[in-house]
Amino acid sequence: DGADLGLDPKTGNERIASIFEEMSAVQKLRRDRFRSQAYAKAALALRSLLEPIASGAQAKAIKGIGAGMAHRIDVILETGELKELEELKKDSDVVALRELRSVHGIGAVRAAELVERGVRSLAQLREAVAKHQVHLDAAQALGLHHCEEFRQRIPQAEMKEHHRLLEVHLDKENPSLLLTICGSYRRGRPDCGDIDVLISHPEYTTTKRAANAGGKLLHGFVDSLKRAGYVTGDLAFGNTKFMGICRLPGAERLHRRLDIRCVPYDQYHFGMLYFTGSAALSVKMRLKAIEMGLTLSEYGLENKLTGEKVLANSEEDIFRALGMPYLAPTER
Ligand code: DCP
Ligand code: MG
Ligand code: MN
Repeated sequence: DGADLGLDPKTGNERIASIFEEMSAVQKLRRDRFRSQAYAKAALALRSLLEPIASGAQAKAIKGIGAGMAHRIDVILETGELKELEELKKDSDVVALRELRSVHGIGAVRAAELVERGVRSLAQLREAVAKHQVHLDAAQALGLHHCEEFRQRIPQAEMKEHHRLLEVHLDKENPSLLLTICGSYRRGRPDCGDIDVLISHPEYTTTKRAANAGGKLLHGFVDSLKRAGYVTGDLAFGNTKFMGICRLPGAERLHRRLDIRCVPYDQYHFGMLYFTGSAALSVKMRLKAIEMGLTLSEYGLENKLTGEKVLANSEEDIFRALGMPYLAPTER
Protein backbone atom coordinates (compact mmCIF):
# COMPACT_ATOMS: atom_id res chain seq x y z
CA ASP A 1 0.00 0.00 0.00
CA GLY A 2 0.92 3.66 -0.35
CA ALA A 3 2.35 3.95 3.15
CA ASP A 4 4.79 1.09 2.49
CA LEU A 5 5.96 2.74 -0.70
CA GLY A 6 6.40 5.98 1.21
CA LEU A 7 3.96 7.74 -1.11
CA ASP A 8 2.16 10.83 0.06
CA PRO A 9 -1.52 10.10 -0.69
CA LYS A 10 -1.87 13.66 -1.92
CA THR A 11 1.06 13.57 -4.35
CA GLY A 12 -1.06 12.41 -7.30
CA ASN A 13 -3.71 15.08 -6.77
CA GLU A 14 -1.03 17.70 -6.24
CA ARG A 15 0.59 16.80 -9.56
CA ILE A 16 -2.69 16.96 -11.50
CA ALA A 17 -3.60 20.23 -9.77
CA SER A 18 -0.30 21.84 -10.69
CA ILE A 19 -0.64 20.76 -14.34
CA PHE A 20 -4.15 22.27 -14.35
CA GLU A 21 -2.81 25.46 -12.78
CA GLU A 22 -0.25 25.72 -15.52
CA MET A 23 -2.99 25.19 -18.11
CA SER A 24 -5.00 27.92 -16.40
CA ALA A 25 -2.04 30.31 -16.67
CA VAL A 26 -1.47 29.47 -20.35
CA GLN A 27 -5.16 29.94 -21.18
CA LYS A 28 -5.08 33.24 -19.35
CA LEU A 29 -2.15 34.29 -21.53
CA ARG A 30 -4.26 33.42 -24.57
CA ARG A 31 -7.04 35.48 -22.99
CA ASP A 32 -9.36 32.49 -22.92
CA ARG A 33 -10.93 33.44 -19.61
CA PHE A 34 -13.50 30.68 -19.73
CA ARG A 35 -10.92 27.87 -20.04
CA SER A 36 -8.54 29.59 -17.65
CA GLN A 37 -11.21 29.67 -14.95
CA ALA A 38 -12.32 26.09 -15.61
CA TYR A 39 -8.75 24.85 -15.06
CA ALA A 40 -8.26 27.01 -11.97
CA LYS A 41 -11.52 25.70 -10.49
CA ALA A 42 -10.60 22.08 -11.19
CA ALA A 43 -7.13 22.58 -9.65
CA LEU A 44 -8.69 24.07 -6.52
CA ALA A 45 -11.17 21.20 -6.24
CA LEU A 46 -8.34 18.66 -6.52
CA ARG A 47 -6.25 20.43 -3.91
CA SER A 48 -9.05 20.34 -1.36
CA LEU A 49 -9.48 16.54 -1.63
CA LEU A 50 -8.23 14.36 1.20
CA GLU A 51 -8.00 11.13 -0.82
CA PRO A 52 -5.96 10.51 -3.96
CA ILE A 53 -8.09 10.50 -7.07
CA ALA A 54 -8.12 7.15 -8.87
CA SER A 55 -9.92 7.95 -12.13
CA GLY A 56 -11.58 10.67 -14.17
CA ALA A 57 -14.94 9.03 -13.62
CA GLN A 58 -14.48 9.34 -9.86
CA ALA A 59 -13.37 12.97 -10.24
CA LYS A 60 -16.50 13.86 -12.22
CA ALA A 61 -18.56 13.53 -9.05
CA ILE A 62 -16.67 16.51 -7.60
CA LYS A 63 -18.05 20.02 -7.98
CA GLY A 64 -15.89 21.99 -10.38
CA ILE A 65 -14.84 18.99 -12.48
CA GLY A 66 -16.71 18.33 -15.71
CA ALA A 67 -16.36 15.72 -18.46
CA GLY A 68 -13.45 17.47 -20.20
CA MET A 69 -11.42 17.75 -17.01
CA ALA A 70 -12.29 14.16 -16.05
CA HIS A 71 -10.87 12.96 -19.37
CA ARG A 72 -7.67 14.97 -18.83
CA ILE A 73 -7.31 13.49 -15.36
CA ASP A 74 -7.38 10.01 -16.95
CA VAL A 75 -4.73 11.09 -19.45
CA ILE A 76 -2.47 12.39 -16.66
CA LEU A 77 -3.03 9.30 -14.54
CA GLU A 78 -2.11 7.08 -17.49
CA THR A 79 0.76 9.02 -19.05
CA GLY A 80 1.97 11.19 -16.18
CA GLU A 81 1.61 14.32 -18.29
CA LEU A 82 -0.72 16.39 -20.43
CA LYS A 83 0.55 16.65 -24.03
CA GLU A 84 -1.95 19.43 -24.66
CA LEU A 85 -0.07 21.61 -22.17
CA GLU A 86 3.34 20.83 -23.66
CA GLU A 87 2.02 21.71 -27.14
CA LEU A 88 0.47 24.97 -25.96
CA LYS A 89 3.68 25.99 -24.22
CA LYS A 90 5.50 25.67 -27.56
CA ASP A 91 2.88 27.75 -29.39
CA SER A 92 4.70 30.82 -30.70
CA ASP A 93 1.96 33.22 -29.61
CA VAL A 94 2.06 31.82 -26.10
CA VAL A 95 5.85 32.14 -26.04
CA ALA A 96 5.63 35.76 -27.20
CA LEU A 97 2.87 36.63 -24.74
CA ARG A 98 4.77 35.07 -21.87
CA GLU A 99 7.91 37.04 -22.73
CA LEU A 100 6.03 40.35 -22.91
CA ARG A 101 4.07 39.59 -19.72
CA SER A 102 7.37 39.14 -17.90
CA VAL A 103 7.78 42.91 -18.06
CA HIS A 104 6.44 44.39 -14.83
CA GLY A 105 3.38 46.49 -15.65
CA ILE A 106 2.51 44.78 -18.94
CA GLY A 107 -0.70 42.85 -18.46
CA ALA A 108 -2.63 40.36 -20.58
CA VAL A 109 -4.46 42.96 -22.63
CA ARG A 110 -1.38 45.03 -23.44
CA ALA A 111 0.67 41.95 -24.30
CA ALA A 112 -2.02 40.69 -26.68
CA GLU A 113 -2.21 44.10 -28.33
CA LEU A 114 1.58 44.15 -28.79
CA VAL A 115 1.63 40.65 -30.29
CA GLU A 116 -1.11 41.70 -32.73
CA ARG A 117 1.10 44.58 -33.80
CA GLY A 118 3.97 42.19 -34.42
CA VAL A 119 5.96 42.95 -31.25
CA ARG A 120 6.90 39.48 -30.04
CA SER A 121 10.04 39.77 -27.92
CA LEU A 122 11.80 42.11 -25.48
CA ALA A 123 14.24 43.08 -28.23
CA GLN A 124 11.39 44.01 -30.57
CA LEU A 125 9.64 45.86 -27.78
CA ARG A 126 12.78 47.89 -27.02
CA GLU A 127 13.17 48.70 -30.69
CA ALA A 128 9.52 49.75 -31.03
CA VAL A 129 9.86 51.99 -27.97
CA ALA A 130 13.05 53.56 -29.32
CA LYS A 131 11.28 54.30 -32.62
CA HIS A 132 8.30 55.79 -30.75
CA GLN A 133 6.01 53.16 -32.25
CA VAL A 134 5.05 51.94 -28.80
CA HIS A 135 4.60 54.13 -25.74
CA LEU A 136 5.19 52.72 -22.27
CA ASP A 137 4.37 54.52 -19.03
CA ALA A 138 7.15 55.21 -16.52
CA ALA A 139 6.61 52.00 -14.54
CA GLN A 140 6.49 49.81 -17.66
CA ALA A 141 9.63 51.48 -18.99
CA LEU A 142 11.43 50.74 -15.71
CA GLY A 143 10.08 47.20 -15.78
CA LEU A 144 11.42 46.73 -19.29
CA HIS A 145 14.76 48.28 -18.37
CA HIS A 146 15.29 45.82 -15.50
CA CYS A 147 13.40 42.86 -16.96
CA GLU A 148 16.35 40.48 -17.28
CA GLU A 149 17.59 41.39 -13.78
CA PHE A 150 14.17 40.75 -12.22
CA ARG A 151 14.12 37.26 -13.73
CA GLN A 152 17.11 36.25 -11.65
CA ARG A 153 16.12 34.56 -8.41
CA ILE A 154 17.65 36.01 -5.23
CA PRO A 155 19.79 33.49 -3.32
CA GLN A 156 19.00 33.09 0.36
CA ALA A 157 22.42 34.50 1.33
CA GLU A 158 21.60 37.74 -0.49
CA MET A 159 18.11 37.78 1.04
CA LYS A 160 19.80 37.76 4.45
CA GLU A 161 21.83 40.80 3.43
CA HIS A 162 18.62 42.65 2.52
CA HIS A 163 17.15 41.61 5.85
CA ARG A 164 20.21 42.87 7.73
CA LEU A 165 20.32 46.16 5.81
CA LEU A 166 16.65 46.81 6.57
CA GLU A 167 17.12 46.05 10.27
CA VAL A 168 20.16 48.29 10.59
CA HIS A 169 18.24 51.00 8.72
CA LEU A 170 15.29 50.72 11.12
CA ASP A 171 17.51 50.85 14.21
CA LYS A 172 18.91 54.11 12.95
CA GLU A 173 15.82 55.76 11.46
CA ASN A 174 12.71 54.45 13.16
CA PRO A 175 13.32 51.86 15.89
CA SER A 176 9.66 51.63 16.92
CA LEU A 177 8.62 50.44 13.47
CA LEU A 178 7.73 46.75 13.16
CA LEU A 179 9.17 44.94 10.17
CA THR A 180 8.95 41.34 8.96
CA ILE A 181 10.26 39.96 5.70
CA CYS A 182 7.52 37.65 4.51
CA GLY A 183 6.94 35.80 1.21
CA SER A 184 9.11 32.91 0.14
CA TYR A 185 12.00 34.12 2.34
CA ARG A 186 9.99 33.59 5.49
CA ARG A 187 8.94 30.19 4.18
CA GLY A 188 12.65 29.36 4.15
CA ARG A 189 12.97 28.91 0.39
CA PRO A 190 16.52 28.57 -0.99
CA ASP A 191 15.90 31.50 -3.38
CA CYS A 192 13.27 34.19 -3.79
CA GLY A 193 11.70 36.16 -6.62
CA ASP A 194 11.55 39.41 -4.69
CA ILE A 195 11.70 40.91 -1.20
CA ASP A 196 8.31 41.12 0.55
CA VAL A 197 8.37 43.48 3.51
CA LEU A 198 5.54 43.99 5.98
CA ILE A 199 5.63 47.03 8.25
CA SER A 200 3.49 48.54 10.97
CA HIS A 201 3.73 50.79 14.00
CA PRO A 202 2.15 50.37 17.46
CA GLU A 203 0.51 53.77 17.09
CA TYR A 204 -1.05 52.97 13.73
CA THR A 205 -4.20 50.96 14.45
CA THR A 206 -7.65 50.56 12.89
CA THR A 207 -9.29 52.24 15.89
CA LYS A 208 -7.01 55.28 16.13
CA ARG A 209 -7.84 56.70 12.76
CA ALA A 210 -5.33 59.49 12.33
CA ALA A 211 -5.89 60.73 8.78
CA ASN A 212 -3.82 58.68 6.37
CA ALA A 213 -1.51 57.44 9.12
CA GLY A 214 -0.64 54.30 7.15
CA GLY A 215 0.20 56.26 4.02
CA LYS A 216 2.46 58.62 5.99
CA LEU A 217 4.18 55.70 7.64
CA LEU A 218 4.79 53.92 4.35
CA HIS A 219 5.91 57.03 2.48
CA GLY A 220 8.21 58.06 5.32
CA PHE A 221 9.80 54.64 5.37
CA VAL A 222 10.25 54.40 1.59
CA ASP A 223 11.63 57.94 1.41
CA SER A 224 14.21 57.11 4.06
CA LEU A 225 15.22 54.04 2.04
CA LYS A 226 15.57 56.23 -1.04
CA ARG A 227 17.81 58.67 0.85
CA ALA A 228 19.92 55.70 1.96
CA GLY A 229 20.32 54.77 -1.71
CA TYR A 230 18.67 51.38 -1.24
CA VAL A 231 15.38 52.03 -3.05
CA THR A 232 16.18 53.10 -6.61
CA GLY A 233 12.77 53.34 -8.24
CA ASP A 234 8.97 53.14 -7.97
CA LEU A 235 6.68 50.87 -9.93
CA ALA A 236 3.50 51.54 -7.98
CA PHE A 237 3.10 53.59 -4.80
CA GLY A 238 -0.16 53.70 -2.86
CA ASN A 239 -1.08 54.33 0.77
CA THR A 240 -0.79 50.73 1.87
CA LYS A 241 1.42 49.19 -0.80
CA PHE A 242 4.72 50.06 -2.42
CA MET A 243 6.07 48.14 -5.37
CA GLY A 244 9.50 49.18 -6.39
CA ILE A 245 13.13 48.48 -7.02
CA CYS A 246 16.07 48.21 -4.64
CA ARG A 247 19.73 47.38 -4.75
CA LEU A 248 22.31 46.50 -2.12
CA PRO A 249 25.32 48.81 -1.92
CA GLY A 250 28.50 47.77 -3.69
CA ALA A 251 29.54 46.84 -7.19
CA GLU A 252 28.04 44.01 -9.24
CA ARG A 253 24.75 44.02 -7.41
CA LEU A 254 21.55 43.31 -9.31
CA HIS A 255 18.45 45.47 -9.01
CA ARG A 256 15.75 43.54 -7.17
CA ARG A 257 11.99 43.80 -6.88
CA LEU A 258 10.86 45.11 -3.52
CA ASP A 259 7.26 44.94 -2.23
CA ILE A 260 6.35 46.76 0.96
CA ARG A 261 2.98 46.60 2.67
CA CYS A 262 1.94 48.72 5.60
CA VAL A 263 -0.83 47.38 7.85
CA PRO A 264 -2.47 48.60 11.07
CA TYR A 265 -0.90 47.14 14.21
CA ASP A 266 -4.01 45.16 15.18
CA GLN A 267 -4.06 43.48 11.75
CA TYR A 268 -0.36 42.64 11.73
CA HIS A 269 -0.69 38.88 12.16
CA PHE A 270 -3.38 38.65 9.48
CA GLY A 271 -1.17 40.64 7.15
CA MET A 272 1.80 38.44 7.99
CA LEU A 273 -0.16 35.23 7.36
CA TYR A 274 -1.37 36.48 3.99
CA PHE A 275 1.95 37.96 2.90
CA THR A 276 3.87 34.82 3.89
CA GLY A 277 1.69 32.51 1.82
CA SER A 278 1.90 30.12 0.27
CA ALA A 279 -0.97 31.22 -1.91
CA ALA A 280 -2.23 27.61 -1.83
CA LEU A 281 -2.33 27.64 1.98
CA SER A 282 -4.24 30.94 1.95
CA VAL A 283 -6.84 29.36 -0.34
CA LYS A 284 -7.17 26.39 2.03
CA MET A 285 -7.55 28.61 5.10
CA ARG A 286 -10.10 30.84 3.40
CA LEU A 287 -12.16 27.80 2.41
CA LYS A 288 -11.99 26.50 5.96
CA ALA A 289 -13.17 29.87 7.24
CA ILE A 290 -16.12 29.85 4.83
CA GLU A 291 -17.15 26.39 6.08
CA MET A 292 -17.28 27.90 9.57
CA GLY A 293 -19.35 30.92 8.52
CA LEU A 294 -16.30 33.19 8.77
CA THR A 295 -14.42 35.35 6.29
CA LEU A 296 -10.63 35.34 6.35
CA SER A 297 -8.71 38.04 4.53
CA GLU A 298 -5.40 39.83 4.85
CA TYR A 299 -7.22 42.29 7.14
CA GLY A 300 -8.84 39.92 9.58
CA LEU A 301 -11.20 37.12 10.40
CA GLU A 302 -14.82 37.92 10.98
CA ASN A 303 -18.22 36.33 11.34
CA LYS A 304 -20.05 36.61 8.05
CA LEU A 305 -23.44 37.25 9.65
CA THR A 306 -22.67 39.38 12.69
CA GLY A 307 -19.48 41.03 11.42
CA GLU A 308 -17.91 40.21 14.78
CA LYS A 309 -14.13 40.18 14.52
CA VAL A 310 -11.81 37.45 15.80
CA LEU A 311 -8.76 39.03 17.39
CA ALA A 312 -5.31 37.55 16.84
CA ASN A 313 -2.14 38.26 18.76
CA SER A 314 -0.19 35.73 16.74
CA GLU A 315 -0.51 33.60 13.65
CA GLU A 316 -1.12 30.62 15.98
CA ASP A 317 -4.32 32.37 17.10
CA ILE A 318 -5.59 32.40 13.51
CA PHE A 319 -4.89 28.71 12.91
CA ARG A 320 -6.54 27.92 16.26
CA ALA A 321 -9.65 29.97 15.44
CA LEU A 322 -10.01 27.91 12.25
CA GLY A 323 -9.48 24.62 14.08
CA MET A 324 -6.35 23.92 12.05
CA PRO A 325 -3.02 22.63 13.37
CA TYR A 326 -0.40 25.37 13.41
CA LEU A 327 2.10 25.32 10.55
CA ALA A 328 5.48 26.99 10.99
CA PRO A 329 6.34 29.32 8.07
CA THR A 330 8.70 26.72 6.57
CA GLU A 331 5.82 24.22 6.48
CA ARG A 332 3.56 26.54 4.54
N1 DCP B 1 0.00 36.31 -2.36
C1 DCP B 1 -1.21 35.63 -2.46
N2 DCP B 1 -1.89 35.60 -3.64
C2 DCP B 1 -1.37 36.18 -4.73
C3 DCP B 1 -0.14 36.87 -4.66
C4 DCP B 1 0.52 36.90 -3.45
O1 DCP B 1 -1.68 35.08 -1.46
N3 DCP B 1 -2.04 36.13 -5.88
C5 DCP B 1 0.72 36.30 -1.08
C6 DCP B 1 1.36 34.97 -0.84
C7 DCP B 1 2.76 35.16 -1.30
C8 DCP B 1 3.01 36.61 -0.88
O2 DCP B 1 1.76 37.26 -1.10
O3 DCP B 1 3.65 34.27 -0.66
C9 DCP B 1 4.11 37.27 -1.64
O4 DCP B 1 3.87 37.23 -3.03
P1 DCP B 1 5.02 36.91 -4.05
O5 DCP B 1 4.43 37.03 -5.41
O6 DCP B 1 6.21 37.73 -3.75
O7 DCP B 1 5.29 35.34 -3.83
P2 DCP B 1 6.40 34.56 -2.99
O8 DCP B 1 7.20 35.46 -2.14
O9 DCP B 1 5.68 33.45 -2.31
O10 DCP B 1 7.31 33.89 -4.13
P3 DCP B 1 8.57 34.55 -4.89
O11 DCP B 1 9.79 33.92 -4.34
O12 DCP B 1 8.39 34.18 -6.31
O13 DCP B 1 8.52 36.02 -4.68
MG1 MG C 1 8.08 37.14 -2.96
MN1 MN D 1 6.19 40.00 -3.84
